[in-house]
Amino acid sequence: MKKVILSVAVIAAMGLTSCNSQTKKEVNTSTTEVSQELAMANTTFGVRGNCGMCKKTIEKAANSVDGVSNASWDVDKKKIDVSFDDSKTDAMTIHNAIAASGYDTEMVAGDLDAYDGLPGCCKYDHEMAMNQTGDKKDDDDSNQDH
Ligand SMILES: [Cu+2]
Repeated sequence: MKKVILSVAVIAAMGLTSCNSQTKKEVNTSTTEVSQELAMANTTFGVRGNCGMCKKTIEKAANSVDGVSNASWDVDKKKIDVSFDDSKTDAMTIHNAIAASGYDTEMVAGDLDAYDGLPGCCKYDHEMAMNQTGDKKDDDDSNQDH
């Protein structure tokens, strides 16, 4: 008789715990998006370069422009993403700053004296394609008509 009572109690306890485990608290992850981007603009454009040192030079040049808040150059895609305050600067100023550091952009050819001063590994090919997909493919035939 005691065993029966005990097992009922156990079953009841199990029922309770399983009920409890089902009441998960819904975590409300409301992202607080700061509306800081009112005056912010983004631009993305091609910049030639080879390596991590190029990345540093290119990003430093872009960040040196007053109003630029973030610059990120992609070594595989040969392009840069820049966030800037468009009340302080514009895309052309950023192109010029990068070109002055020796690097070609889509719009402005790199300064040749600055290019000569770059480390050997950074002397990129002036024929290099910009705005690449970043896919590790040797030949890209996706643009060809068939
Ligand atoms: Cu380099």
